Amino acid sequence: MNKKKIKLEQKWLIAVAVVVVLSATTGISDTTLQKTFAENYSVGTISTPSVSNATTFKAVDPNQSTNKEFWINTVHLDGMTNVHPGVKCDTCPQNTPLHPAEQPPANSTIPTGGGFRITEPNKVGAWDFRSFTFAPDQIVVNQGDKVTLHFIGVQGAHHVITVDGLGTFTLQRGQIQAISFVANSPGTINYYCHVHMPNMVGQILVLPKAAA
Ligand SMILES: [Cu+2]
Repeated sequence: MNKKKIKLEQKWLIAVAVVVVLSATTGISDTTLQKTFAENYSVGTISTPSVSNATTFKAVDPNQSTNKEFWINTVHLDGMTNVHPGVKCDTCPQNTPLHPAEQPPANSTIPTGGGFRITEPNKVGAWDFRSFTFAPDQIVVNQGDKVTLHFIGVQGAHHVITVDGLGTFTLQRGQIQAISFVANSPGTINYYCHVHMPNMVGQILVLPKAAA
């Protein structure tokens, strides 16, 4: 093994070590690191980092109709906290997390409509702020696509959902209801829940076909 090659391998090993240490100390995702590593260090090209051509992109052709399926969960985000600070407990089997005390806002400006809910502090000071939403709430399709939306009742006792131009239905927790349509016209189609306005809303963006 000649001297130059040994030096090259040493550099490569150092690069690997740096990546491992970075991964352990910064919490940067493995995928990001691997991609960065692949872009900058491949054996034999250590001194000339270049943009990788490993990632290939497929162009979207709006003229080509496809079947598209989406699974839309009905969910709520909960911010739970307490008016009392967390207490450290060294003898407890499970440590209580340290957390500063938080009071609910005195004069709430939460919109009416059912989409938001604030639960005032209970007897141990716990309180909760809730926001209902669809996941996902933004969908993009191409004109001509055959689209199926599966609405899934995950959280919330029930929802009354309208997809503009397609219908209204009730969705109970544990139910899945599907709506299928062909996205004939470019533009937007809104979907929303009557029980949880104004924030439980979503939008389907239909991209126009390119001119022939
Ligand atoms: Cu709802």
